[in-house]
Amino acid sequence: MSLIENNPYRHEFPVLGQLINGKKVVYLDSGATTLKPQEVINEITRYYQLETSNVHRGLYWLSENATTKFEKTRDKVAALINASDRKEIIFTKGTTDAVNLVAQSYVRSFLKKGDVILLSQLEHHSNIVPWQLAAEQIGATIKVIPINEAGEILLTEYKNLLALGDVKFVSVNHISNALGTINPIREMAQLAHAHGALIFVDGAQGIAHEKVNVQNLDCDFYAFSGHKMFGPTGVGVLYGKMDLLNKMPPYQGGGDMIDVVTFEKTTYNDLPHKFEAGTPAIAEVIALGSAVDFINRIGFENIHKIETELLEYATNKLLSIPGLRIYGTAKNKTSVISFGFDGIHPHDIATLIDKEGISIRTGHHCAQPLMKFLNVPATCRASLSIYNNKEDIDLLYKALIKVKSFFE
Ligand code: C6P
Repeated sequence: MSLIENNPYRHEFPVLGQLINGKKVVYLDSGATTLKPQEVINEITRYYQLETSNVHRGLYWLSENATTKFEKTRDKVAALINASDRKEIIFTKGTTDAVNLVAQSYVRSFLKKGDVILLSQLEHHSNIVPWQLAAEQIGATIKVIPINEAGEILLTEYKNLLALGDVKFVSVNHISNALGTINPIREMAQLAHAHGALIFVDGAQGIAHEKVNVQNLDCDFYAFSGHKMFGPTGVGVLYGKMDLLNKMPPYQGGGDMIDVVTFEKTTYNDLPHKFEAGTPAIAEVIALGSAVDFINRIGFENIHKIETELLEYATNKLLSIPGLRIYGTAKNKTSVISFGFDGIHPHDIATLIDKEGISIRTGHHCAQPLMKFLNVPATCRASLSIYNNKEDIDLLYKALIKVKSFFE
């Protein structure tokens, strides 16, 4: 039976159960943020309604309960990505925060003038600017791994850049938010290590689409955001290999990250707390645990089945519209479709189809260097997830036909 004709998970997402301006909600912007299943929403409500208290600080039932649930999420995340130790899981505000942490802590401390940081042409601004800031501070240089027309990283060029020497750090996304390309992380990590460089993986788009096994990938760092994996905003994760995290200095100072404080000298808490200064996003971390439970219940086999069906159906349907062009045709690609029409601005498309109840993202997708490579100011992006169905794609198709005839 086709999972996209009769989607078994849709009913778990309350946003989809309503009409907006009398129209069915067609949510095709999961790359920006995924919808939240009822169990994640319930967990947030439960914390604020019945279980509010701070963590790691109280010797009373409410605080101990919150601390237990908070720390349980760390175990769940460690298991989800197969970290070798729960202390390798650092809670951050999101992917962006995690990149900044490693840029300001690792790169600033262990790279020096003349060292090279490699990024790819596919990167999101969050995986460019923090490295640029750190590189400027220490006099390091950023170099760019080129891609081909399909939106795939050119491994030969990557090898050539590594062979030049001086490369100490590589940072690439697992999956491109703008094109959907799935990058060959394991191979890239092996190559980086063979040349004495570390590899950071921006997993913002990877975590909800692929089964991540950090030991198998052998990446040194892997970062992601809760809100792109059916969880809340305001929380994310930095995974780092224990020996690296141990030798890194703290990124921010404050409560919880210290051991002993005097005006003369402060010593720091052990991992993971060394990197978690101040009161964390407690409800969000706890609810992230529910999001992990949700993903485990569905399973990546089912996630792949639905997303593969959706991608194939949507690609064929959109390509049947005369004049529509798809950007990003990598062989290994997830359920993200960037597209456009010559002569019609993507913003006009999004505004018009919003009137039909359809939510897509348009713009540069926080990937201006990639847009420059594609030679477009912006694209339309439909990013599909496990709650989408065939009808969503049919409605997108109909709305795009209407837009086209409007401009003819
Ligand atoms: N991309 C999109 O619509 P934060 O904002 O920290 O949760 O995630 C930043 C980020 C980093 N890397 C990649 C590959 C991303 O896709 C994102 C977020 C959203 O594509 C919002 S710009």
